[in-house]
Amino acid sequence: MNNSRTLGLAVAQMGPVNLADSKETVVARLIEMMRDAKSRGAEVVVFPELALTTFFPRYWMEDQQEIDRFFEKAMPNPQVQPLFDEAKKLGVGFYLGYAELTPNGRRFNTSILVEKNGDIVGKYRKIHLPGHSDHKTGVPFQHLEKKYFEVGDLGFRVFNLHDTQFGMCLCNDRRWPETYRVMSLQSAEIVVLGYNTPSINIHWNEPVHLRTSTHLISLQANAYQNALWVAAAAKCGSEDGFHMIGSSVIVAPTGEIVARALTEEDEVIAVKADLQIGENFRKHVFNFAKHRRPEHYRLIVERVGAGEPLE
Ligand code: CDV
Repeated sequence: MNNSRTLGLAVAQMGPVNLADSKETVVARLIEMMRDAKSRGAEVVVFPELALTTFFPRYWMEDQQEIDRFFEKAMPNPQVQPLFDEAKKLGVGFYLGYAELTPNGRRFNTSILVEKNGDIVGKYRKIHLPGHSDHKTGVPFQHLEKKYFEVGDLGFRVFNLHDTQFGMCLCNDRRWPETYRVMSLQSAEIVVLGYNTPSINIHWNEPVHLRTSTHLISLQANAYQNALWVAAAAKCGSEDGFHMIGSSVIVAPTGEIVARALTEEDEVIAVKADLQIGENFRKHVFNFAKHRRPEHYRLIVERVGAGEPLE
């Protein structure tokens, strides 16, 4: 008997989106990559965080109208509908990150998971918001996610898409082990995410190469420790002179990178993901039900920051 279960999984990395680029041109780029992904066997395509706009948290803005143009008041909406239509036509599901403005005026850094028939089957609102909310001086750019977004209120949930259990997160979430563990405890098989990671760290003089190596190590370690596939899509290159890392990847539950983008432009990478690969880890070394000892993990939910040693 053939027990193999596979899923055509693609990551559609985006090159820069500049301030002057219209949403229509951005959506046309996404559609082009969706077609490319489909031609390479993809059933699900992962797009980046805040895929429809430039990474606007780098800019200090006070004028509400100026801020609002980066937010989507409905999803889909007339500008994004062509992407939903194309997904339906091609029979491809997708993950998309965008800035969400709710009907009651709340703002989130959001991602959705969309079925091949165009229905939204899952929504995630970013929980780990990096950066600051004040206007910093003496830095080359801002990182104002704490000003423009609220902390997500939907938790880390898992959704069924194409008979596969999908977890979602966004950018900085990928660096936190709790993100993946909460989803693997719900039997997630794939975690999908988008990111915008500036090459320069405005908080300390971090060597540039570490921006890529800490990105990769976070994905690889957490894929292995949770026996998951991880698919991560960058928005990268130089957006109006502000450079962000590329290195979009698909990581197997072994922790190995099985596909990696080579450019800092629009680029699709695709694999046939064997969903059984994680099974040996789930049965043996990471058999959660057998080996986890939550009675000794209490501090993880009791403490936020590090404190005194236990008595
Ligand atoms: N968009 C992000 O969340 N970026 C962060 C940066 C600020 C470090 C990241 O973790 O990549």
